[in-house]
Amino acid sequence: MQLVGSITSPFSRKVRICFIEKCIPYELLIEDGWDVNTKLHAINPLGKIPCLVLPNDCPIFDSSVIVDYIDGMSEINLLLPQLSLDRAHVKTFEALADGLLDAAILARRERISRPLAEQSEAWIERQMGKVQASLQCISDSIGASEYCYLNMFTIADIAIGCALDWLDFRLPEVQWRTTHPNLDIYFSRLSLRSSFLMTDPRKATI
Ligand SMILES: N[C@@H](CCC(=O)N[C@@H](CS)C(=O)NCC(=O)O)C(=O)O
Repeated sequence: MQLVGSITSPFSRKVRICFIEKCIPYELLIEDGWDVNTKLHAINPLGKIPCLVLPNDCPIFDSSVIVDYIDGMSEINLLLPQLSLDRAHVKTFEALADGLLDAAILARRERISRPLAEQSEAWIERQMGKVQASLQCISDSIGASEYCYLNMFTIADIAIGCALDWLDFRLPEVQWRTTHPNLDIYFSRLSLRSSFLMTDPRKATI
């Protein structure tokens, strides 16, 4: 199976961590979703990574659909609960972390991709408000727990971990460790997992 993605994309990282946790082999094909010459549109009309390409060339996106599919491929280390209500709660946390990233990425793109005179401070503020509100909600929900939901490691922890680390990597001024010390402790534990270490965007080995 081929995963079209990148080392720095937090959504690609979420999928790569799932492959590692599930012990499922895959091939990473590097593609930059922001590159104007990207050939991504041939497999995903939205032009976004990650996109999983099945052996029959059928594409699967977006990241939450891919991880759901991967989890069902093997009984090893289930990342989604079987019970539908628990599953919905876990997927809601995943959606929250993904939504935080969508907002943070929009704010960053506004800064780095548009000429200064065309940048909208109101737009950036709106997006960063979503980032802060999501961080608050995640922090309140996790409290002092080791895991986000049900005292078990799930896709919610993977998605939240990828979002927190991407903020450190690309928007360090957010300083979520200072405003939410409990998330600092939570992420310090998570980041010791080999799946997180192997996919660290600063020194990824795969
Ligand atoms: N909801 C999508 C988000 C994917 C996404 O935004 N990917 C970024 C890279 S991190 C991208 O390819 N952006 C290109 C674009 O929006 O044109 C998912 O979870 O897969």
